[in-house]
Amino acid sequence: MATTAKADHQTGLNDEASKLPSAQLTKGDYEELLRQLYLARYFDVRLIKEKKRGRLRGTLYSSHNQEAILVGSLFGLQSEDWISPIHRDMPAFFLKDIRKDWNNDDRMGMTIQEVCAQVWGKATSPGRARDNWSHIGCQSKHIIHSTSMLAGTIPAAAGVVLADRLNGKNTIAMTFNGEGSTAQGVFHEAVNFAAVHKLPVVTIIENNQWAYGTPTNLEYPLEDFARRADGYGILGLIADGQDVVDVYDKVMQAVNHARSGKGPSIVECKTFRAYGHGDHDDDRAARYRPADEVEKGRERDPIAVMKKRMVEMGYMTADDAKNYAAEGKGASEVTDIDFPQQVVDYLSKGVEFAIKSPLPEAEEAAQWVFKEVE
Ligand SMILES: Cc1ncc(C[n+]2csc(CCOP(=O)(O)OP(=O)(O)O)c2C)c(N)n1
Ligand SMILES: [Mg+2]
Repeated sequence: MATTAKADHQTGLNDEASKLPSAQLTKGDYEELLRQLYLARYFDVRLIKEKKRGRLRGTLYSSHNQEAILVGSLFGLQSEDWISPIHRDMPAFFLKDIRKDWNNDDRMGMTIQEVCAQVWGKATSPGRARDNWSHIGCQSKHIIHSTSMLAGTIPAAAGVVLADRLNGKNTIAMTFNGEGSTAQGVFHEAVNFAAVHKLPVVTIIENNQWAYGTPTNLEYPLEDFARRADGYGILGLIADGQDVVDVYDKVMQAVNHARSGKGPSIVECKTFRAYGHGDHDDDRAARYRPADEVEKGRERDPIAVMKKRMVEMGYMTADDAKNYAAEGKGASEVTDIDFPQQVVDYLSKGVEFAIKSPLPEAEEAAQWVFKEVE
């Protein structure tokens, strides 16, 4: 299975736009990108550990090995831009706008307390325990509510930015979708609508090679899902989903394209799903996926790829790169010393809040289900 990016499919880019946006990133930006990769990874492994300790119920949908897609695509957004994450993107809810200030709970992203309370299904969560995973959103923070219907957020995102345009605002919307969701009818209807109206919708496709138990060759007859863009005459780009800087470069080209009125785009990020579809599927997935394919797919850990880049750029010494060795390790192999203290502290604040929070009262169960009668 291919996880390396091809740079040859960049229809619609002019010379100006093809100058790499990452050329503007500072050493501090690189350090922040790496810190955010650790944070997304720590969220994943910490939740798995919490569940194994019996402190957490519900299914976990791991973004392990796919963190560079979330971190790299969110990094260049403006606070007012819209995002619509789906099941595999749980860290996106708190990574939005985090570079502004990790400790500012009023920034345009969800707080880690809200996200953890949602995962724990507590009364303090946005969903008030009606669901425990990504079925949340926040209008004031410009996070479009995630839906269970794959690709269902793309028409919503198109509508949101159309409304903003009519109100004179120059926001963009970034939707996250697995490659499997591109076979949905609504995917095509929404991308077509966005193309016709030149709406600023950036559709990220996380091509992790599997849709539940279905491999990509049974989902789509071509190799590159970015070619879906050709049918709509829109920009289609391919990023190396293991390399946060390449994701940033490709997504920022799509963002700049959208912001300058040139319309929607598809950015395919090639990656590999490290575990089962959800943690309920881990044992089964170990049987339906060839072991050598899984081993190869996990070879290029995004944390290791970024460290290598930083050493090459002189932003980190080879010795420093040995610190915080979370890369290449599963949840049962890492401990807190494999992560920067800031990352551990940040997430612990959310986990402790969630554990201490109460469950909702039973009487609440029917609230918001039927229209209240006076
Ligand atoms: C319309 C629809 N059909 C089926 C499902 C059940 N389902 C949830 S996730 C999933 C697989 C999605 O695969 P992909 O889009 O590649 O995302 P990934 O899980 O690999 O990140 C399926 C079939 C659903 N949620 N919505
Ligand atoms: Mg997939």
